Amino acid sequence: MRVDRRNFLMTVAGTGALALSPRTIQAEEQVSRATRGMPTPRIKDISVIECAPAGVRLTVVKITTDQDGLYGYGCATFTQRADLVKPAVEKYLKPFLLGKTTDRIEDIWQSCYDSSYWKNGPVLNNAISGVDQALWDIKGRQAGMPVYQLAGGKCREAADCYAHASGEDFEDVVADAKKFIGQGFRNIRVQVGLPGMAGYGSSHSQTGKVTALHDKPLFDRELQVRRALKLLETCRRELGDEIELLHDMHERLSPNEAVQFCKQAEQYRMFFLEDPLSPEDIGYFRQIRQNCATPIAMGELFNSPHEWQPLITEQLIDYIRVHVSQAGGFSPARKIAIMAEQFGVKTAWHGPGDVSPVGHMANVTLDLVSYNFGIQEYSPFNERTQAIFQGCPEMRDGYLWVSEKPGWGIEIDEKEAAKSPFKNDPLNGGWGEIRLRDGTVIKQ
Ligand code: GCO
Ligand code: MG
Repeated sequence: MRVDRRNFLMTVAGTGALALSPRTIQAEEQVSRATRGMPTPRIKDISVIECAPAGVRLTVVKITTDQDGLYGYGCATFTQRADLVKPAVEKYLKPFLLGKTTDRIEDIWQSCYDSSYWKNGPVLNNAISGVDQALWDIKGRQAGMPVYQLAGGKCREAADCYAHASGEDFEDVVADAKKFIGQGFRNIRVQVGLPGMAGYGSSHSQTGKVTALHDKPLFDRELQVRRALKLLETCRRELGDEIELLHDMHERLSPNEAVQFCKQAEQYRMFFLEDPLSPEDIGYFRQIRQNCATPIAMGELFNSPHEWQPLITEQLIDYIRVHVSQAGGFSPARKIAIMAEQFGVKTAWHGPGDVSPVGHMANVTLDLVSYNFGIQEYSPFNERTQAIFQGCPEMRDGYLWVSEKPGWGIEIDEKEAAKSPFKNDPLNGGWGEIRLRDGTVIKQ
């Protein structure tokens, strides 16, 4: 049947929203009935749920369909600019999507991606992720299956995770690591404070007076290099050879310092070294590869295929650790995993506290369905979070378990969510600044 595209859209009187013409609806429903014997759900409403049960701003998109009790949730968390994601969903994606069928996830993803013309930014990608993951949730609920089944089923029982050990000094980090090892973790990320400075991954160290030409949070790159190497040496000695060590450099060094650091760290036989370079400096990964075999993880700041494609296809990293909602959701992340598998690169999806439990379930789903799974970063869910997000992934002996319920297996109690609103803070959840001794601002 030839359908005139101009007849596809009409304006819904009074709302300004676009919907599909009756002719199109009829045609789609004929196909749908023939293939599945049931009517195709349509998007009736899209709303945004915001909460901060652990003090960190979380954003989730809810898609409601025209079928009773059929809805889905998707993570759209971009905590540093959280207030911008909600209008991106409500003012742009919602009018674009109302009335569309829920069963064409790839088609919806591609058309949302293209509808802004300019793309690959963190706000818009998170908005699309919320929609994308909510549609996977809906499809799973329709099928009566968890999403991992829709993606082909499990390659493994559960996802091996790493925990975050930190402290102001070396012995505090070792003690924290031993606590996690006692809980069954075999992989530990270690971060130590810099005396008197704002190091990454440990509390702001109050010890030691440091002189600087300003009174802002302070960082010293050379000191960090020496301290991190000493930390790795201490942890390897104190924790033994059986424990896997990870460390996040949080892109704070200059490129050549990073190359030197990776080379010197090789002797500590790490599981991986994370973000030695910032996305702006990815050209330097070639120099790291030419100089050492320290395994490298990169990608939590990536938003665009132009960033992950060269690192994967040139085999310049060992682990791709994209923040799934920043890349646009479950659909693009699955493609990244599959592409990475072809090049021998493993996955290590970003799993910090600023991913909602729905996003963590999407992470663990990817972990289980991807043959090239490497490791999963784990952040615990506090009681408030579990009261809002009922059915969070479970942690047992260092492994994260996926839900066996349909979709993502999570129900959100919106009344509970309303009791944990975003807190007032002068920067509205945004980050402040970190400066070198002379006052130069650096990446966080
Ligand atoms: C990690 C990350 C996080 C980020 C945070 C930013 O590896 O877990 O670096 O700690 O800093 O997610 O909001
Ligand atoms: Mg990181």
